[in-house]
Amino acid sequence: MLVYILIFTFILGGRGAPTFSKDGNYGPMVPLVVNGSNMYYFGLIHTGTAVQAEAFCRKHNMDLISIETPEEHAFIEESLLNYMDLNDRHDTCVWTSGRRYDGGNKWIWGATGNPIHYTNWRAGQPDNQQKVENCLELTHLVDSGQIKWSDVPCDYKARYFICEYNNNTLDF
Ligand SMILES: [Ca+2]
Ligand SMILES: [Ca+2]
Repeated sequence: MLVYILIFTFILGGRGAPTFSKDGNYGPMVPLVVNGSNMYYFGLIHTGTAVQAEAFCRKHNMDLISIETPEEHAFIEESLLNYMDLNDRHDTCVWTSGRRYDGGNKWIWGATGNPIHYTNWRAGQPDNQQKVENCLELTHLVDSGQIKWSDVPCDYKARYFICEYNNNTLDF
């Protein structure tokens, strides 16, 4: 509980955003950041692979994030720039649910199974180096201050991840 309180304090920092706590056994048990009908958990203190990040989200009845619109990307970008350690120039990978489909050039959001339409790739990405870059990360570009997308190996131990929660998560 203390950990959650610390996370809550760290993430929300007096911004007045509500903590989501649903009655019963189904709601996420971690504090969420709310943006319209979308709710997110920003994993800022864990380090792990894409599978480990996904397991954390599922454990809390969420999925790794799927960024479907420019508006959603803009909100996530603004939030990350507020929350993440911008002095960390080397390890800014943030896991999403984006996955290379069947080894080719198509991408899907693993959380929904839907093809990725809106994209915000970093210049030169995705480049599938060594043919093993099957996961979609968010990268903080120090020079421009932007958050862009890159493909990286899924077993990379990333410092950050984002879980997403919405009603659809519970309705299938
Ligand atoms: Ca989404
Ligand atoms: Ca790459």
